[in-house]
Amino acid sequence: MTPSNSSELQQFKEAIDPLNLLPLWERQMKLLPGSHCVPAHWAYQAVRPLLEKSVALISKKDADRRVLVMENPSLKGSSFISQSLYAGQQIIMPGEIAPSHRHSPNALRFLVEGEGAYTSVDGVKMMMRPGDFVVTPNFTWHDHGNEGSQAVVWMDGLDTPFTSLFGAHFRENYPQDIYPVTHTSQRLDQHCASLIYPWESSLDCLSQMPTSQMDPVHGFKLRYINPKTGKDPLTTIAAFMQMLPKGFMGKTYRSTEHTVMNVAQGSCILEVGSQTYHLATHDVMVVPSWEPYRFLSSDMAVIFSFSDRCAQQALGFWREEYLVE
Ligand code: 1HN
Repeated sequence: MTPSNSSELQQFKEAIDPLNLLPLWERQMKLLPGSHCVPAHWAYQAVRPLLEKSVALISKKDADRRVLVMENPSLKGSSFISQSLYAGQQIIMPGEIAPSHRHSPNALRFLVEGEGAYTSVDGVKMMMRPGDFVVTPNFTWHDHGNEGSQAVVWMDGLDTPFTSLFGAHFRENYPQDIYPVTHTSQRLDQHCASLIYPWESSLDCLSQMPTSQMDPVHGFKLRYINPKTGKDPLTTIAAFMQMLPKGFMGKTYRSTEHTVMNVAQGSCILEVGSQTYHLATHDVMVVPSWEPYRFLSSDMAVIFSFSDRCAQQALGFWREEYLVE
């Protein structure tokens, strides 16, 4: 290119800038898989005393929901654990109520600790126990309470980054704290079949899997399916429970989904890229899109996880790769 050409080009760029136009040929094309967020780990041993401390510092009434948000260190200010997902740790003390509201984002709970808490979804009241996976589909009324004698902790997962992306976030408070209960669930009845996936059923299914179904990366892994629709329990989020047998040495893998893991039982090692994470019971880990990872477990481990795979598959974006070592 001649110098006169390049100064003309410079003038051209300056002229089009006020019209909110720019030359694509000068943009570096960053159309590559991968994510702006980084792998991150939250040890329950560190988080648990901080939840306790938050109980002393803020009342449920003032907090509405007493939650410590797990924010990705490279997405500061976003409140998101990954570009596509939100996750938090919620504590509810005996006698407390989290008032009823509804919103456009889909939500899920994974019960970590304590007995006696319930969530009510459009009037279906469900007692929740550790290891249970419970969903709040978008725009359903939901309130929570703790009728037991112990603190209850669960992990919340939401797709708020999607409603932010689309500018489609709506939220409403119910005029009373508690939405009228029309049904109290017996855990496995028809009313709640698409809303609560009990721990004991997940473990039963995992233990019935034949050895031939063990995946070289994921061990024994099941995807939760809504029995009424045959589809994922939420429109954007897929959820899974997996079991790594004692001595499991997983192969390396990557996929385009962002995954949030919560160790339900046991412990394991997770290698992500060049980093090694020691995951203990109840620890949370986020693995971003296209990061190679593998599991190693000297102990037996049961891991709950949720990811944006469901949304990516609906849109035709999802890919995975079993990496050859
Ligand atoms: C929400 O409604 C709950 O219902 C928890 O417990 C966390 C984070 C963002 C937006 C709504 C709940 C939330 C939330």
